[in-house]
Amino acid sequence: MKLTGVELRRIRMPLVAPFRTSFGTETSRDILLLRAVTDVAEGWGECVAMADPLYSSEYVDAAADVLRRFLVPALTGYRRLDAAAVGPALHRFKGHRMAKAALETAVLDAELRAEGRPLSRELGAVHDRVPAGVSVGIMDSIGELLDAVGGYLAEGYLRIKLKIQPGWDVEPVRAVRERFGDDVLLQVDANTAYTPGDGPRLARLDPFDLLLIEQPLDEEDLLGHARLARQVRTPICLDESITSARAAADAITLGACQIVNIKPGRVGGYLESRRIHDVCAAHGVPVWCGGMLETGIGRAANVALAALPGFTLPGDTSASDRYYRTDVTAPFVLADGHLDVPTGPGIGVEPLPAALDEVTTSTEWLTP
Ligand code: NPQ
Ligand code: MG
Repeated sequence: MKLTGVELRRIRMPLVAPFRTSFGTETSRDILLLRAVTDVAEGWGECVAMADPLYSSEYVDAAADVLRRFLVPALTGYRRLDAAAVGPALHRFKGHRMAKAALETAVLDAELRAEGRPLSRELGAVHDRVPAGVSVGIMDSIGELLDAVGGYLAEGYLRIKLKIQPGWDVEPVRAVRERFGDDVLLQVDANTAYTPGDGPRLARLDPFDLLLIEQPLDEEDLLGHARLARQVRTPICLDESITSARAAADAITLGACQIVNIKPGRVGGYLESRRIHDVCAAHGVPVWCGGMLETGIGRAANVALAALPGFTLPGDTSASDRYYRTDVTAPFVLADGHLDVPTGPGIGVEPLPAALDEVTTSTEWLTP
């Protein structure tokens, strides 16, 4: 396969409601999409970097810059390119995993489309649908939170994740348990908002039988998480800290986590995501698929990954309408609390041209 060029397309997608986390409130999503054009097929990739470096150090302008100046030019010289060669070809450029993931995914999608093979089968999926969880933002009041959670449960979501921070943790969890009962699969995500001294405070969540506490401490603080894991009964799950299969192996060996959130963008792509899945499976560590408010492009690939056998917990793989009134692809919809795994070649979905044009803010064509 020969990479002829890559289109960078920036889109702006308004969110159906503001989404508040411990790091900020988002009202719309500024997203970079990649279209890889090859001699045999075209492929799509979605970069999950946010507009601002609040979730991780990456941000969308930096992703576009590194793709334009370094990553795409490193691939256009190959006479026989395939997705497996992308990681090694980009290895000498440090970091920028979200940008690398988007490029590798676009190349992988093109390769699989040319061969008529679905991404799910390529990765080793064993399910044709995946259970859907939903991530619920921090609200101004407990009443508002209970309305939101009640709405998602009525829609059929099979697992609720509450965003937490100091001052919005025990009370919202208690309120959700009191209103909706002990059978609801419930977990919390702190996005690094706590400090190593917060063990006793987080242990106050133990009575509520949560599935897990996600990323309470700084992304670089594996030892802190290992110490914290000995102070709380609720399993610790890492998100931001898990940037590679090596990081996952280190975290597991240290006792820093009992569960792993796999986000393909954060770890550099779907091939590294599969390696993390395999490392965790070998250690008996459950994994689930995270989300970064993807459009249907990124969502399709996430759903394929979430169908692998080690994904034993519901992911943040929500329906399109959790975030967007109109998606750029045919929308992902809940059926009995599940999303269907796409069956078409590659990621199995394509942007609808009119819907895509509607939200496009700029396009740029990169050639050798
Ligand atoms: C998490 N995602 O698991 C993230 C973080 C997150 C679904 O909770 C804009 C773009 C807003 C990306 C808010 C979920 C975001 C974002 C939160 C990612 O930690
Ligand atoms: Mg998280």
